Amino acid sequence: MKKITLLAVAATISASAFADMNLWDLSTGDFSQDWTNTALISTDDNWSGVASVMGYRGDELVAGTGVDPQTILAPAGLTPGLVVDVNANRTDPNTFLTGGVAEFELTNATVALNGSGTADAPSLNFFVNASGRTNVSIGYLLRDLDGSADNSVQPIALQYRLSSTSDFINVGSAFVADASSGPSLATLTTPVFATNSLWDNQAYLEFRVITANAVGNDEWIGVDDIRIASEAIPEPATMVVLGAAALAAAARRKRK
Ligand SMILES: [Ca+2]
Ligand SMILES: [Ca+2]
Ligand SMILES: [Ca+2]
Ligand SMILES: [Ca+2]
Repeated sequence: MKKITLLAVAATISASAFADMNLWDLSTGDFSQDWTNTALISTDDNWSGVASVMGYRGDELVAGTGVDPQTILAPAGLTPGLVVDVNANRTDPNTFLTGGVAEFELTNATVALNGSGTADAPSLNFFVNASGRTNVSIGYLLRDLDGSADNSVQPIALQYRLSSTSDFINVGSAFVADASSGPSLATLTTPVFATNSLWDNQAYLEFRVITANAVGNDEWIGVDDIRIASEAIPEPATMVVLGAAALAAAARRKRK
């Protein structure tokens, strides 16, 4: 028993060395990431330099090709489970054939997703704390980086969840059915924006931008210029909440 516990602790420690899943506190300001600082990701599969972002390869989240990523809601495939992924310091989206998540140090640097037989449904995940916040929104720019002859239908979905253990919930309005164009074109950009009152005041809010292994060779799609914005819940609303709490406390005192 003890051995298992120690192994679990060891696994947690080794995972955290390559991860930063700390919740970005939106009360301190918007979360933003445009990947301009190419030093944040310098080693394969190591996200420790990037605050509140993780990349996952999505092994076995789905079988086969051409599946709509909106229908993929599990956090990870059963085997091998969550696989942390980033191919660091790449410069070659036309010829880099390893599926998953990659950092491309282009003139306008970005992190990108590309499905494959191994990377069944790769994703970028963002972790925020929206306590005391309202009008929470997420925006990003999808960029076709792939100027090769490949011409996939490359769908990109946005999902969220309100606990670290539940399945994801798809945001249908943010779905992009094909974020790529081609062949031999790396020009298409698609802005995505979503807001939802269900994100208000959530202490745990995780977003996932996910694709799925397309039919034929997938194209690299950059997920760039990410911004998660919010506003403070207005004072009067806060006062109402505090007032209600005070009244409840007074009522409890009276009953005693
Ligand atoms: Ca960029
Ligand atoms: Ca880098
Ligand atoms: Ca293309
Ligand atoms: Ca494919």
